Amino acid sequence: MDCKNAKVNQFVKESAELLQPDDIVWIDGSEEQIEELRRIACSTGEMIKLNQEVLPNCYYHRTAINDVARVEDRTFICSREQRNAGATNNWIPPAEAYAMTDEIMRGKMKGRTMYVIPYSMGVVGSPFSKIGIEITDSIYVVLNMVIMTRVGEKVMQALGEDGDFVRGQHAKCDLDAEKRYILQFPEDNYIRSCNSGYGGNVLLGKKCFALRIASYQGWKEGWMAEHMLILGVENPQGETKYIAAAFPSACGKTNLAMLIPPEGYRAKGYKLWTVGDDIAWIRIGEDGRFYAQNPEAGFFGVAPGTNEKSNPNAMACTKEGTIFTNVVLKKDGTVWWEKMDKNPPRDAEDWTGKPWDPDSGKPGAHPNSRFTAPARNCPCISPEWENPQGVPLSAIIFGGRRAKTAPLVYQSRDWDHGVFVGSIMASETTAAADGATGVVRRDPMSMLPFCGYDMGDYFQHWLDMGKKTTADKLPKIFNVNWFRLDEEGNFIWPGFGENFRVLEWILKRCENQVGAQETPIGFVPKVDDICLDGLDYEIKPGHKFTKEDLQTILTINNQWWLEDIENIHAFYEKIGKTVPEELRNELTAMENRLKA
Ligand code: SAT
Ligand code: MN
Repeated sequence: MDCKNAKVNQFVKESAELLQPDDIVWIDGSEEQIEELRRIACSTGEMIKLNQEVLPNCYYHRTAINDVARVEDRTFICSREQRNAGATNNWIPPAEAYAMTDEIMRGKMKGRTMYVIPYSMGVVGSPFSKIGIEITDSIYVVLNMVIMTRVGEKVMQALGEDGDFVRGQHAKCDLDAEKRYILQFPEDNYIRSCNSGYGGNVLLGKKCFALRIASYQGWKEGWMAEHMLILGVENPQGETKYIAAAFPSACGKTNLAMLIPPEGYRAKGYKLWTVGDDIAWIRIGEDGRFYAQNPEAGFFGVAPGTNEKSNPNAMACTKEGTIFTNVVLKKDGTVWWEKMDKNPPRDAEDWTGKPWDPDSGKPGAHPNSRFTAPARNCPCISPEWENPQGVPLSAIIFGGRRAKTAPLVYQSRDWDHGVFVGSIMASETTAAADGATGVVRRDPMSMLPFCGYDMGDYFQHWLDMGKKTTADKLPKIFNVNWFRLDEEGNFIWPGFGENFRVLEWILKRCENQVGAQETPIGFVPKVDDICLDGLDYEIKPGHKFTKEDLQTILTINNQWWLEDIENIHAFYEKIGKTVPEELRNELTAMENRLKA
């Protein structure tokens, strides 16, 4: 590929000087080139070609055993001032960070090929879009980027001779966990990643660019980069309303983004459309409304738990052109993971490549195993998903995985209170990041691991965005919790497609079509306003879900909330002085309402 952009050429040159590859290959995005890369990856064992009759164009990959999730403790925001990384991000001064990784990465592509991937986050040419160049020595990364972003020639054309872009350098090095670093330099538009081959650490367009760098850009430029799915709900009259929703990793964003409404709703003509499942870039349109675009072009979804019941649309996505990572590899060249069905294969290899005995008690697929599937495969992909203007948002939902305290759904009192609700989000940790799972941690707007600047400044940016338009144009803000447990640890709410019942209430609230009950934390549905028609769910054998159970998960327990408030105070203290006054006042006001 002939590159006329001097800044790109300079970046490629300086990368090659550091990494010293044998060869440099520019990714032009052509099918021939991609096919050739697949062939090479299969010849070296980096990828395995799956059964092409059952899974056309699908491939299999295993990461190193010590390299299966994002590494938050090795992820750094290298802003010039520590104050700008904030108290919740790890920080190294940029000069030190460059020098340290220069040492680690120098010469690490000797004997290897360096790939140069020009990619666009967002539809090429859309006002939302931003361009990146990723350097990598991993064909797995190239092939994933081809699915997850728009790559190649057309991107170089859009960049032109002088366009700017985010620089990303990835080198697998020795996959040494002690020398693994994921570094973001927000002021330099620069990303460095070394010693990893796992998705979120190495597909630099995703968390590193589209969230960490882009959140910083959005702060400076007056827009927002959020860890949110985007969906559309079409009513029987054919009108579609859009919702963006933030949940921490592995809390069901993909399932909610693709849910199938319960049968009664489908019969009436309701439909759900997927715009995105992980990231939303949000700008204020000329009409003053908030418009969201999905900057990605594929889904990097968690495999275990995905099945024909929980998410048939995601299953359909993975039937073609998909890369599977760390799942079970079956003898017949197809794949399996926990809860795909009730027939775990005998004779298969687990995610580590060893023969797997389903009775061993050990999972065959890694809990954070993934599929990388093109968005266009999705049966319910929205006709608007590539609209260069984005889609207008009626509502924003925050949510987490909470066994108690947070009710099924509540609405904030207004925008500022909604920002407060987002700022106090909490969730039990999952396998998507290294470390213990099931521990409650505060994860504001599900951005704790992904915000590229100070969290207090980020909250202020949310408040400021609300001031840029009139209250009637702002999306209404809600909080949901699908994960309430009974005393025996059973899920009280059925979740999955049944969550549509809650979306219906949310959209009715946006249209002023339904009342609510005011509580100390916000507006909660009256128990009769969540439609339970046709719902048939057993919380446990012999206990069918009833209106009383709904009442349980809609009731605010002041004592639980007051305990939570202690934790929120501590979290605000940790963020420090930059927490906006408005949010501290919201916290005090909530505390007073709870004590009243
Ligand atoms: O591993 S990723 O960061 O790409 C996915 C996630 O954790 O949300
Ligand atoms: Mn995510």
